[in-house]
Amino acid sequence: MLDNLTRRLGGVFAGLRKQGRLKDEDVKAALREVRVALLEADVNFKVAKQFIKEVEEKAVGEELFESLNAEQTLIKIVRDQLVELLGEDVDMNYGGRPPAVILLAGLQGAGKTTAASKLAYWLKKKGKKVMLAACDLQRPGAVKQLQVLSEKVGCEFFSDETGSPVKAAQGALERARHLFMDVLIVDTAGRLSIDEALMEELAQVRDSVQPHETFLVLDAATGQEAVNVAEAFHSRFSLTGLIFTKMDGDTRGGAILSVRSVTGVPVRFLGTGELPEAMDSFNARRVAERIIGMGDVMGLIEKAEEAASFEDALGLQEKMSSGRMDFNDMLAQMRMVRRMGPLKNIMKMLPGFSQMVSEEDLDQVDAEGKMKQVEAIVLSMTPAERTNPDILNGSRRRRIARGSGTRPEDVNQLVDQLFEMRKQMRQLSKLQKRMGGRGRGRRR
Ligand SMILES: Nc1nc2c(ncn2[C@@H]2O[C@H](COP(=O)(O)OP(=O)(O)OP(=O)(O)O)[C@@H](O)[C@H]2O)c(=O)[nH]1
Ligand SMILES: [Mg+2]
Repeated sequence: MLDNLTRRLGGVFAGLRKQGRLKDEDVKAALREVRVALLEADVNFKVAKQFIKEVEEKAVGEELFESLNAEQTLIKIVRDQLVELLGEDVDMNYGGRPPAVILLAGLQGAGKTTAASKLAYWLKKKGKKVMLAACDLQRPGAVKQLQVLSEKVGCEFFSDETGSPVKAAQGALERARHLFMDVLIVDTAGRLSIDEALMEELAQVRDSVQPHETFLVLDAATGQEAVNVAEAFHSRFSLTGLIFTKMDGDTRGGAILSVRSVTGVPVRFLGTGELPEAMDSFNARRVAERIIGMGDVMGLIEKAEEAASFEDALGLQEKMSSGRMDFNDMLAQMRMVRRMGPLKNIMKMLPGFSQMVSEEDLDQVDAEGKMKQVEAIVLSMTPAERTNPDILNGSRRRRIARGSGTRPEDVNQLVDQLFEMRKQMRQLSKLQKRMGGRGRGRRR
């Protein structure tokens, strides 16, 4: 996500870093790079120009050239300006009497139906009762697609293919009221391009359910065209939010900057994959910091907190520091990491990472594959072997390799790894004790 931009800006600031003090020309040169980066990332020309102008004004106003940490000031100004441009995070409007209605609109293949299920999942996690309504009667299979997704998410589903999308929408609203749903999400048909028929049908559906939120779903890879699409939808439907999908792909994040700044419609969610849980609520600061290469540290922390329950983490830590870690712990730890989502995404969030390692390199590593292999090996062990790795003799190891479809070398390697980890942990905790008794047992 926003990779090109991050790398380029990273290069600019790395260049400045080497020079100690900043001169007027340096700032100008840096901002030229920033501008090229923005254009490369498909940020609208006018938006980029305005952005640079504002950053320059602010930089000069701060008497940047006298400051000792000029580089930090410049990064902060660029970031703050990006945050301002990206706009504030907006809370979901649930209206007064339930159900709150969310209408999803967008072009064909933008990711509306997927986004509907992601929203349902997101709302469900917040304790809301959610119904998905299939009002795309255009594309064959669209209704079924939504039904399957709602089963996956575990929420209510409504469809009525006997009439118009309007009839389906009305029926859904009635049913949602009857079942005391908190939220009704209306999935609609897409078109290849904006045409009057699409707009008219949507307008009718909109009028029949009177949504509290009208979200436009945009494929983040659409680039410049996204601005035109968003303007057309916004002028007709007074959008209350934007959802950018496919942020996990090789997209040019500039569309977010452009569409937000041209339409003024707040960005609400970012889709980062095909699964229902692959969606982040929008956070301007986080996106901005990611753009300028500070990494999505906050996002990383949040994800980690979500994945590891406090108890999990505590129990493990104690075992680890006393060097008693076994294969069960290893498995638990790995699953904790897995729950944070694809490793690739997590690694991309680490500060500076996108400059060091390219997307292609990440693909080469196949960390997921490695984790699956480890999991298969551990699962092929008996409970006794997992808790007491010392009993793993040659024949046991050969049996485990056969059972997990791996080679005996792989099993050997994993066992060595566990012993090595135990050793290191013991040394670490000894060191901690010597340095003042911290570490082991502190929490008991
Ligand atoms: N990688 C990735 N794929 C996505 C994302 N969102 C949707 N997709 C995929 O994009 C394709 C189209 O998604 P849909 O949700 O069916 O799009 P739609 O807007 O409902 O399409 P129509 O109903 O045909 O107009 C599907 O294959 C989805 O799995 C995302 O955030 N990341
Ligand atoms: Mg659809």
